[in-house]
Amino acid sequence: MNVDAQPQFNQVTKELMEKVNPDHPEEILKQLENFDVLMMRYESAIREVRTKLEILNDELALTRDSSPISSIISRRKKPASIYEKLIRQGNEITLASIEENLNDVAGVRVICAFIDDIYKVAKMLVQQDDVVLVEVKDYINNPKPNGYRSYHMIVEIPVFFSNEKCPMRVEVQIRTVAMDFWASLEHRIKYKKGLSDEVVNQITADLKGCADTIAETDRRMLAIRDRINNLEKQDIIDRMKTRQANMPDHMKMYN
Ligand code: 0O2
Repeated sequence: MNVDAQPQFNQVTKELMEKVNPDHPEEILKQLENFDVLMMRYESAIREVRTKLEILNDELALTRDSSPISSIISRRKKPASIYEKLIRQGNEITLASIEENLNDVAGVRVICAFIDDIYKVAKMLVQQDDVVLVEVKDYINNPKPNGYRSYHMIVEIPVFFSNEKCPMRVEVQIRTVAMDFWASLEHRIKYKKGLSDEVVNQITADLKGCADTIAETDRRMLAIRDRINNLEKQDIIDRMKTRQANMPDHMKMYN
């Protein structure tokens, strides 16, 4: 994408930094010309991906009892997190650097009821011909050591503006309701300051235990759903057979 007119920034960092509240160094980002434009473009990319997912969900819901997607949450990374990540990774504070080095400024989280829906939704999204799959991290088949499970993709989609078409990157995280419940609680412990090592270790071990239980429960729920589906199919077949059997011979479609 061409969000121009930011190169002077690198040469005047010191002067600009002096103007910025030292407690909020991220405010420097807002001094970058076109920072707002870039953020608006990420917001637009989020809307595009959300719409694609909503359409897929509506379509799939017509062919089955329930929608594969329970909810979709999205967020644009805040300037403070953008700034912190660029600094942590040793990258320049420029618009080009944001686009090159950060894949998660635009984030969409998709919550599904069942594990197989995660893979169905992911496949259907990336098989659309305007979606480029940049990266996949399957933390469901390869959970993190702490027990984190989720399916992550970086996708690039074109977003059309008045004068140009911009390829924008969006991080899509897909997980079950149970995985999401776990991740929200685990996220809180990460940012909790001042806890003793002992407490952190205990909570971490407890969380790992819960993650394993949740994974097992997700698998069992899937197996139960499949059994129910099969029973429902069998019920329909049995009722058709009974109806057939009770018909006069000349009306039977088959014997
Ligand atoms: P936030 O506040 O949610 O945005 P990268 O983004 O590629 O530089 P990384 O860690 O290699 O960094 O990417 P990865 O593994 O795909 O993780 C990206 C995001 O997944 C994280 O974003 C979290 O949202 C989520 N995530 C990854 N690991 C964990 C975990 O162990 N626990 C929880 N609760 N969430 C996790 P951020 O930027 O870390 O946080």
